[in-house]
Amino acid sequence: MTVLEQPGSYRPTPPPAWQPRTDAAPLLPDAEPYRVLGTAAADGLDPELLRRLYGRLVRGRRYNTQATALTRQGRLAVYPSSTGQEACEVAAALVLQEQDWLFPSYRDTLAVVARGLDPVAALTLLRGDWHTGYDPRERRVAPLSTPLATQLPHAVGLAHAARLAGDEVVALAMVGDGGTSEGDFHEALNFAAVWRAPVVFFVQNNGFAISVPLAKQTAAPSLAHKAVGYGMPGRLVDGNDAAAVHEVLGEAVERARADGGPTLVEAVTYRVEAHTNADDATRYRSDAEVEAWRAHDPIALLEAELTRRGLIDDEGIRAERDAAERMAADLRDRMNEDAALDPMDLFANVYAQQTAQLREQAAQLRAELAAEQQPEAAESAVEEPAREASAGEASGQAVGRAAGRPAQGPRGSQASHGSRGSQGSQSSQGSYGSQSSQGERR
Ligand SMILES: Cc1ncc(C[n+]2csc(CCOP(=O)(O)OP(=O)(O)O)c2C)c(N)n1
Ligand SMILES: [Mg+2]
Repeated sequence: MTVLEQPGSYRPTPPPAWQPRTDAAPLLPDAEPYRVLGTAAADGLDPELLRRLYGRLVRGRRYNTQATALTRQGRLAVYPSSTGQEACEVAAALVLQEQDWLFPSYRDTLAVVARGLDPVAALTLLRGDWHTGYDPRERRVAPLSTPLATQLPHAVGLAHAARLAGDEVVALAMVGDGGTSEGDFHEALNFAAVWRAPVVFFVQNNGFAISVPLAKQTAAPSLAHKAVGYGMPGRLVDGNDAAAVHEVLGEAVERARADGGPTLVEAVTYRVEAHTNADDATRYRSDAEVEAWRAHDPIALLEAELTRRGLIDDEGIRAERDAAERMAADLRDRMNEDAALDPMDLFANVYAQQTAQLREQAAQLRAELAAEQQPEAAESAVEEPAREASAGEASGQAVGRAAGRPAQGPRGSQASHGSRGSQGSQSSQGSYGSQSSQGERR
């Protein structure tokens, strides 16, 4: 007889019956991506919304072709085109209200422009120019994020903080299929669900992470299914159906706003062009696959619906295309103007208080710039920091004075040191994971 079997001795309480923490069924995505265009439900769609979406899609595509052309002219270091994904880009911007925040990735320039940012400012980063290129607070658009998925925890933090402060803000964070394999994706979704943060995670599944197809990226039934593991609903939508994406994202945004917590939306779409202008997509996928997706084109789908309902005619289509041409001409003209850049801006807005290393680097750069402009001033510039450094002063400021420059180059100051040298271009391309032909680098 053991101690536990003796009468009156300790008996462990049996554990309570196991219960799931939440009911999984309502969180599961549908078996098929949700579609509206071409179905009976399309008759109920608001004509104004359809026209608005259409105009944005047409301009968006033209923006993509123009930006890609600018890479060939050396005006942009790199451009990740979203051709084929315009419905996702435009809908993401249009579902948000003014007080909301958009957290884009590097491929989401169109969403940034559709949110109201200057089309040229939206390309600043890709030009190898001034940091973000726009004030994120102006339109509540976070910087276009190159490090995959890092924008997601930022979106959760912002949304959670806004909720604590009682502000009615929703954050919509965009990420690619490849980005869902990042730790940041996991951390963001987990925190968002636990905190019920007002966030919408919008995954554009365009089939590839550069050359890696989705099948090598995940074994999940769909990316939307990942939501269930975190305790939030997953929705699956046809990413080329602008009306469907707008509806599904709109519902997720309103759910978040009504304190219903986060949603993960997966849009099934396709990156019709190469990863960037520096990638050769023919090396990892067939023309037939690309053509099959071109036949499911977001602009053609919406145009067919508008035409069927008599909401647009040939003249209306031409007017939208003309408007897109004017936008492209303006973009081209403005991008062909040399930007006023000061290399010293590299050191501005990095730390509130410069580190000693950055001060040293700033001093070196300032001396090099001075040497380019006035060889004599440069000589004294190199000598002076050595003296002042031994006196314990910031050497960068000493060089700045010697070279007749302010210690921190003001934004937009007229320095003639171009930003589009081959080094700038190559480092930008490298950070976008370019892996193939160097042919188009210039
Ligand atoms: C943290 C991090 N790792 C790697 C890269 C290199 N990289 C740039 S784009 C890319 C593929 C991303 O694919 P996906 O998330 O599907 O977005 P898409 O380019 O298809 O829009 C990779 C691996 C990066 N930018 N950041
Ligand atoms: Mg992708």
